[in-house]
Amino acid sequence: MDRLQGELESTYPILNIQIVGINEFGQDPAGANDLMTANRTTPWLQDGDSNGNQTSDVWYDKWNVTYRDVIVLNGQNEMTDVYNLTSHDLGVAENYATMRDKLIAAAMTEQKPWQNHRDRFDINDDGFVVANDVLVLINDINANGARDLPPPTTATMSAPFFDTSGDNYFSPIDVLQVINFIEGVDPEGESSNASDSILPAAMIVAPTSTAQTSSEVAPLPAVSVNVPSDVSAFSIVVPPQASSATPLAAERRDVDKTPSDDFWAEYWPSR
Ligand SMILES: [Ca+2]
Ligand SMILES: [Ca+2]
Ligand SMILES: [Ca+2]
Repeated sequence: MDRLQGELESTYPILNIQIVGINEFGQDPAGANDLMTANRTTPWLQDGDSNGNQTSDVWYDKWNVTYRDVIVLNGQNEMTDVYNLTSHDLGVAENYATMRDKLIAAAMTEQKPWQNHRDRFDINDDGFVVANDVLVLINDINANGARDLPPPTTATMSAPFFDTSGDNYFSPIDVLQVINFIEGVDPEGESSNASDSILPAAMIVAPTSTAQTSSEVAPLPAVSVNVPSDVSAFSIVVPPQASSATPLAAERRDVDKTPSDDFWAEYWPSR
């Protein structure tokens, strides 16, 4: 997972994907967490039992995970996908690619990088929504056709922002929405940015063992056995958060911070 996180950050710097490991409540005998995090950079959380029902709050009360599940979360910390690393060893290239693609897909859905987050109708990002924005889209779609808009590999996004609708696909609908906006027709209800303010958080789960009670203190699990060296027993999660073009630094920090703090506070009050 360390490797995957590094690859995502270097290849898709705009997409904010965060992988976090979570150890099951009760599976933290002395030294266990130190062992699990040794030589790794993936953030690691210890789940607790704040409601006193003797089961792990995040693992079971909230997500009902299976050992070594990777839970993919959206910006509202809602589970959008699950990928189990026991049945899908990330040492197998195909599985690794699938895991990576799931995280990227979640981030794309959440962050809509090809949409202008300041104003989705302002295609050329000049501060005005006028006929020229429509023209930019028409010229491009005539020249290059409708198409999927891929995960950006650039460090920043700049105009033109083709995806008015925010579905990561450039089609006549994107053109039509700008035309409707200019003509005063509600393009389709509410506008834009409602979704890009929250950060997703991903998580993972990684227990140190499958034992359920703390008395069973099973030693760390799979750390060194059969697990691809960089994966081990975690799971993770991910995604996104606002992305947009060249958001102000301050705005971006707020976005990163708030949801993240809420998240940590909820699951790791002592942090
Ligand atoms: Ca609990
Ligand atoms: Ca414009
Ligand atoms: Ca679109």
